[in-house]
Amino acid sequence: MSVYRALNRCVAGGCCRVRAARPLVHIRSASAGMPGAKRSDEEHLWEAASYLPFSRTRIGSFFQESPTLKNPFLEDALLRAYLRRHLPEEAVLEDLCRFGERVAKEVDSWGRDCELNPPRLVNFDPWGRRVDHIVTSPAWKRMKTLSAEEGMVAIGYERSFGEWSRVYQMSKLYIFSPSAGLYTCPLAMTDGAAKVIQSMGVSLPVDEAYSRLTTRQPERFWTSGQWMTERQGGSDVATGTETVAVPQTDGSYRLHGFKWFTSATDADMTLTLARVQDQTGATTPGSRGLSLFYAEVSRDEDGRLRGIEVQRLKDKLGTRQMPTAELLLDGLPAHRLSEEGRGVASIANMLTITRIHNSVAAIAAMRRVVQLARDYATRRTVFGKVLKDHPLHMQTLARMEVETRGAFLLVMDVCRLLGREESGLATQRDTHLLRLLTPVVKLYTGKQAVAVVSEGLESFGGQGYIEDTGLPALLRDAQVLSIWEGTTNVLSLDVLRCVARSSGMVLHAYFAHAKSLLSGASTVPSLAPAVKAVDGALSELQEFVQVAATRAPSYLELAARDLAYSLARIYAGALLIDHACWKGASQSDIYAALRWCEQDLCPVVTKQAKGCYDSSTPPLDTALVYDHPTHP
Ligand code: UCC
Repeated sequence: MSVYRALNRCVAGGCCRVRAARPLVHIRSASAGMPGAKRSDEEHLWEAASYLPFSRTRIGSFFQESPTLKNPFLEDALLRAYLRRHLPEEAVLEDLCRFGERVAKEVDSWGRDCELNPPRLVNFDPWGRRVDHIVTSPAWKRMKTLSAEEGMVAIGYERSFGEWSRVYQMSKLYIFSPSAGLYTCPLAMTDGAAKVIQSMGVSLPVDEAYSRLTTRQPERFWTSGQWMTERQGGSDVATGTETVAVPQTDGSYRLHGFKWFTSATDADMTLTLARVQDQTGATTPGSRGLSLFYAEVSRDEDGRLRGIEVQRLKDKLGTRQMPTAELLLDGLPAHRLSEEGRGVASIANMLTITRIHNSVAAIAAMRRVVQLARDYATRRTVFGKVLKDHPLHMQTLARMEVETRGAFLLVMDVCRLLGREESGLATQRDTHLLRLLTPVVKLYTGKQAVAVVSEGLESFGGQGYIEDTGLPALLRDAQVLSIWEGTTNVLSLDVLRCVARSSGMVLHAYFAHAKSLLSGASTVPSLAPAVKAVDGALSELQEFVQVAATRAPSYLELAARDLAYSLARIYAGALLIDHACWKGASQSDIYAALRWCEQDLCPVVTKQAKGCYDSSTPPLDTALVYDHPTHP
């Protein structure tokens, strides 16, 4: 009989007693050295088992403490300082503190439930009738109620805090996001739809929808979808949209088409694009043929979705908590919201809002992983001391913190600008800045989130890779942030487009504002290296822009991504410096600004100097990508 089987029998026979753990090597010598003792095999084995620290019922006495989520508002020094500086309203601070407590104690576990109980599609009822029912978890439904009660969308439209209302709303979403089980996705589209409806003038039939999107009453609250993506047009919406709108005699339309990615498909309504058919059935191709439509998701008396078939749910890397579906629009009743051919321009407001929400989700993911990692660093002992006392580990967490701070200030600045625009206070500079910075901040923070969250997982060692810790979901969900709402390259090209359309005015606004952010820095001498770096990078970037303006468009296209990164890094540096000069700033604020500004703030100039955008580069790039052996 093997020792292992014998031990099993022993344990199964109930002879297991608790004894002090001793190493196996001692057991062997002890049991072997008893002269003359007549003992059975079982007795010998029992003796061995009683000293084993690890057997079937004993798995050792050490259990690592898990990282603990504390009130994310109280734990966030920069958020609190930012609000103390710009929005020191007691009502706001109290609400965020209370909500932070609710997130840590209650909401976070619902978010986890959403992950563990993903939506599923029931196409048919037991008797074969088509029902296309998307079944969501109770936790997902609770998120909807909570979102209404907490005013997650409403705060932005109540405008109780004037130009700072958006900062308040987005701060709350920032606290909520990593615990929200991706409910922030429908909220982003709901906010975007409300913004579009509001900006187009609230009238029948969308006045009711607007009031439902922006209500705090859970029983009235609606969420909206944003059905833009078709099989041919994820990014190239203008060319790829095939959906047609057939005019009806009452002035409404019926939509026919196939929407390839529809997020949070359990929405109550949607905004979508389609081409209006003329009397001959013809449509206008390209962007000028697209119009914006409003449609409600409803069921007929037989329980069938009106004009929609849910083809299937997507099997995604992350965002598994929420349903993303392929939809066949088969006569969906709809109302045209925009003028004919003004679809893209009209939905652009929605894109601005959802891109800002995306950026908020990015900083929230970074902040959450930093908070958990620093908590864990006080609980985990390795090589004789807690992680917190290992300088290299602290250096890594500090770098994540610097990234998170820079990103936070970028995002909050865009929220500030949005708030100014919506409260009628925006100068022309603010408007230009908002247009330029929205894609810049979305693309930059989306990439940062993946990098910081990935680094963050490493700080939990192998546990960061283990599903039931909940940590891997953070990374999976971060990965979408650089993809949806415009990929990094599409948004880099959007930056070029807005520069061209404004005849460079968005860049003038950028340079003027970034320089003004440095103006208070002379009061803090220790910031001098950071100021020098940002000032120098601004001058270099200005020179680059002047040179690039004289080159072929292909030159700027190749530089687009690096240009966007440069705009983001320099602006974040200026914001960090500005924040560090504030009278309430801490030593950490100064340190963060210095550290941020040590990186290459202007990669577009660095790469320009290396000839990366010369006309010789694209063929070399292509040859490299398609490199294949020339010798058999
Ligand atoms: O739906 C999706 C998933 C939903 C989930 C949302 C969750 C979000 C956050 C969650 C947080 C947890 S994903 C699908 C997203 N799809 C995209 O983002 C599309 C990406 N493609 C682009 O952005 C392209 O650049 C297009 C589609 C905008 C390009 O179309 P066009 O027609 O070729 O563009 P044009 O011709 O340049 O612009 C047409 C008009 C112009 O106005 P006018 O005619 O007045 O000059 C532009 O100025 O639209 C205006 N326009 C803009 N305005 C275009 N882009 C913008 C903009 N970004 N801002 C303002």
